[in-house]
Amino acid sequence: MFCFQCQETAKGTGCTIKGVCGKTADVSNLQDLLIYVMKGIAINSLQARELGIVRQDIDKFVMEGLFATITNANFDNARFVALVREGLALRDSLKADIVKAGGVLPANLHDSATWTADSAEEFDQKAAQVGILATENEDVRSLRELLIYGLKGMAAYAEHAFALGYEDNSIFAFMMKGLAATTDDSLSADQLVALVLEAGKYGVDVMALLDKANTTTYGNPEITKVNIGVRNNPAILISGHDLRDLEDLLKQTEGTGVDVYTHGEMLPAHYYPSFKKYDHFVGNYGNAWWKQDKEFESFNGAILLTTNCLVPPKDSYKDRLFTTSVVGYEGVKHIPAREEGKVKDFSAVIELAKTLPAPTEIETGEIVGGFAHNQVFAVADKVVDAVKSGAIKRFFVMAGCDGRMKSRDYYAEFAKALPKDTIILTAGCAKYKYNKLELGDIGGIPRVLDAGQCNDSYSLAVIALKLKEVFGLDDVNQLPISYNIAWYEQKAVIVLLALLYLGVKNIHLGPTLPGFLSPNVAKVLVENFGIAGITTVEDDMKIFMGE
Ligand code: FS2
Ligand code: SF4
Repeated sequence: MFCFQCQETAKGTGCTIKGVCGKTADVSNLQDLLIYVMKGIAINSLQARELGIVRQDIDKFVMEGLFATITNANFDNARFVALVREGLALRDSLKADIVKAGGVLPANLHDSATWTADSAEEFDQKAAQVGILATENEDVRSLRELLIYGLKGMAAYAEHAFALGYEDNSIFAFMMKGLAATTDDSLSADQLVALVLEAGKYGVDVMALLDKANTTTYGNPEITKVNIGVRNNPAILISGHDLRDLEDLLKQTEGTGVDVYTHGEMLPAHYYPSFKKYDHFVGNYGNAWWKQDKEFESFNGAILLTTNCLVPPKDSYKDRLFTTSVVGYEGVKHIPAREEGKVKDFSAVIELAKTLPAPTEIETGEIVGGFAHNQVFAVADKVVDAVKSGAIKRFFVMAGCDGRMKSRDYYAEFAKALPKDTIILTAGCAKYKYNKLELGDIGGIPRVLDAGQCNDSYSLAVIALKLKEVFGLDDVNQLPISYNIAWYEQKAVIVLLALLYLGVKNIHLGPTLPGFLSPNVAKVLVENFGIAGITTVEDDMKIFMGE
């Protein structure tokens, strides 16, 4: 195996024996093979699209396939074998459609578009030949993988929107274009860089689409105090990012005596008006994804993982854990997809929850969030006045991911060290490093404004663009906003590319720069966009505050 897609990759260069995330070598290889098969599908899909053939089953397969290979989504060998098989069958049926429509399949099709096999043994053999290291030139490899990781993040957001009935053909078409491009040896490094930046454009589009899907379906997030204590009822803990799954679960648990709590990235669900009507939607339990090994244990009840971020479960709670959608783990019960026009059936989760004890309290109190674009615009006058009067000197976008590395303590320390006249704009699970710190407020505006999940970084960009307009500036970089972003997995990659596309410069990225950036590719990002890493809180603070 060779995998370097996340921030925790071994030695900062690549996991080669087993993933730091717990992914086994065989699963890692099968994920590489699935990506390879999807590249072949993408090549055929581009030709099919030219002939006017757009197959939703194919687009959906690629979207879900990319999502399934995201860090901490799916660890299940059998699931990937099945996906590879399904992918090969879909690819060949698409080829048949092309021929039926009068198209001629090129004689020199890339191997990914022609290779076929059926047995798991053959899959293993092929997988060993088509991984990341099959691209020898390290810069080309770096750019191809950067593009693929952007596409994975894009696919995840597209899937969340799709679950709510929102889709955009141009986003699917770009996924195909991007995947196919990674098989094209004739592309120059400059052309690959251009594709990576184009991915940023579609990153903005997909986050806007998801924002529309979420806010149209569930209302605009509003300032909300979220309880972090517990009640004395049996309960279900829902984690991941899928709001539709949460909705289905809340409906089915109503009146059953079973409470529902959020974990990790599901916390922002509490900010949506639609979910406030459920009395049994009690609060948020615990912290970011990486603390689940302890927090799932003390929760005592049933646990549902709707998307990434799953950590290989401990035996102490494995039999109380359920996965659904793209998530999977061998030996963990899986809730099948919802049938057309129906709610997803969570009865197995609910029935188990009823038999289990109430959660053990690990903290009490409340946290405040819900500062997505609409809510911030509602208090825009107050914010603008505070900036004009000097009460707010600078905003710090500290969005992105949390993770288990000790070096991430930097972010809590940085938040504590920030001058009292600064505001943190956050989104994603990075917030758990400072959303319980009691950082106070500035004239009633909390010093930590949480927009929501990682995709709600889009909201932060919308807020920045609005401020640019209000202050009559021509460049978003003239605003008193600094970017100190933490990343972990591939959703953060598409968020980063989206910010670059929007023209944001001088983003600091940590706790370490991606292992998949070759020195030359890193240089391009540094020279063109001012991307930088982090150092110490003290030194970085001086840079940010212009001292
Ligand atoms: Fe947390 Fe980072 Fe949300 Fe993941 S914000 S680790 O990308 O999907 O979460
Ligand atoms: Fe390693 Fe991250 Fe890949 Fe897991 S996802 S194998 S930790 S690089």
